[in-house]
Amino acid sequence: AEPMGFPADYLWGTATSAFQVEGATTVDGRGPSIWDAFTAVKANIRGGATGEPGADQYRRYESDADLMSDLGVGAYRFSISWSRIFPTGAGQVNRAGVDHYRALVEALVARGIRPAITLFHWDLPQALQDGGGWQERDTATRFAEYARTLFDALGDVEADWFTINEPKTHAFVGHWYGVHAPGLTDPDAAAAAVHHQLLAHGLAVQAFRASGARGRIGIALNLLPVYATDPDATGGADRVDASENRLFLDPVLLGTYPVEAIGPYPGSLPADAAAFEALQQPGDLDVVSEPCDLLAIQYYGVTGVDPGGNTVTIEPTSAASWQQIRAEGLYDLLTRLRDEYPAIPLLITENGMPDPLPAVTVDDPYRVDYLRTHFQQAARAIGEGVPLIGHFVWSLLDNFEWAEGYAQRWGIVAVDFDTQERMPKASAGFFSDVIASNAVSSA
Ligand code: GCO
Repeated sequence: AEPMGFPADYLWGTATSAFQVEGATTVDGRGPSIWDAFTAVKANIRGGATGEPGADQYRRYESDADLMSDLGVGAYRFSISWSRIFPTGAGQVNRAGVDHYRALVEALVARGIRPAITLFHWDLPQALQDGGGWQERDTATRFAEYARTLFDALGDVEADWFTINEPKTHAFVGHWYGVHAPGLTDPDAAAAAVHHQLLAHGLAVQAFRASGARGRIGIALNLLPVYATDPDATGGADRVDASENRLFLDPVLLGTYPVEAIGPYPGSLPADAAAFEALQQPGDLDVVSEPCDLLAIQYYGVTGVDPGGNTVTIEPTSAASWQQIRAEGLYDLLTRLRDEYPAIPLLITENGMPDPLPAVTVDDPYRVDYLRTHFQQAARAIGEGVPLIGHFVWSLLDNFEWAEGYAQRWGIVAVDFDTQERMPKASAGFFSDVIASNAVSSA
């Protein structure tokens, strides 16, 4: 059968985040983040793992850029550690931190790799958490200052910028389930973290426009197609969809919050709806819905919802118990965005799966299969008019997988964490071939 081709300027990339790969957590004036504090409590993380050594990318960024250049990737999505730039969240800029990211960006540009820069990938400066973190509106103001500092420092380079990475995961898993930093178990704190992160996003988009920085900006949302298990389950499925997807899509793209997302119903975020509304000041939703250049989508899989409004398993899971793999879900998501929201270029900024076992392996046929089927569904959606402009694989490297520590390996390149040796897996070779031909086989 004919291969399925992609548009000529399609952006193929790989992704990481600062706390997951950098290591060097006390180097060059970096201040502590909430993930340093959270990982200091050994019981919080599998194996008592911490951000050290990560994949030592703070020191190895030149050779990692060479590796990406060998793979042929067109873009690298990394995140900036806020506490390297503002060690206490405010006050004086730490020049050494800015210089590091300047050097990384230049290493990429020198190799023809487009920087794709995430400003917040969950590692809030601990000093801001001590002042209430995302439960406080002031954190959104601090974020806008931090963003402005980076637009001034790096805005002469053509790049893609992402304000907040997965505000849902940070709000729900970090403030409601207590499984990520800051480790809270309070639905009202989660609701406040939703609004304040979205406000921070909008303020940063405004700062980006005012700065005249080059390139494009958007927010990175992890979206989860929801399927009712039978006709009686559609009400519950709609509520799960409201809290998982529309709570983030609607304010950013439509300037409204879906009322079904929050309240004492199965499938909803069980916070106080009146308190959530009281956080919102006049004009906030205009800020949150400040027009973006693109919408970044992170897609891992799907969920089912039963008539009781409970999420249930309808597909095989990977080693990550939350990941139910269904490639067609990506097509369903992309066409839904096309049909239900105003037109905006879409960019897949994360997509991938972990190895089944924690041991180093370079033999990953399951990941080749995962990537092939997801690229096929992306091509299918493009063929039906979805404005998809690129696809990033999570992750370039095995790295620190949050509460799972180093026991879940998501890289297309394996890392031996004792020696920091990099070993491309079969999926890296497969991805390289897809990039070189700008096409994927149809079978
Ligand atoms: C994100 C993701 C990553 C994870 C990946 C695998 O928010 O960008 O959570 O940081 O490592 O999704 O779980």
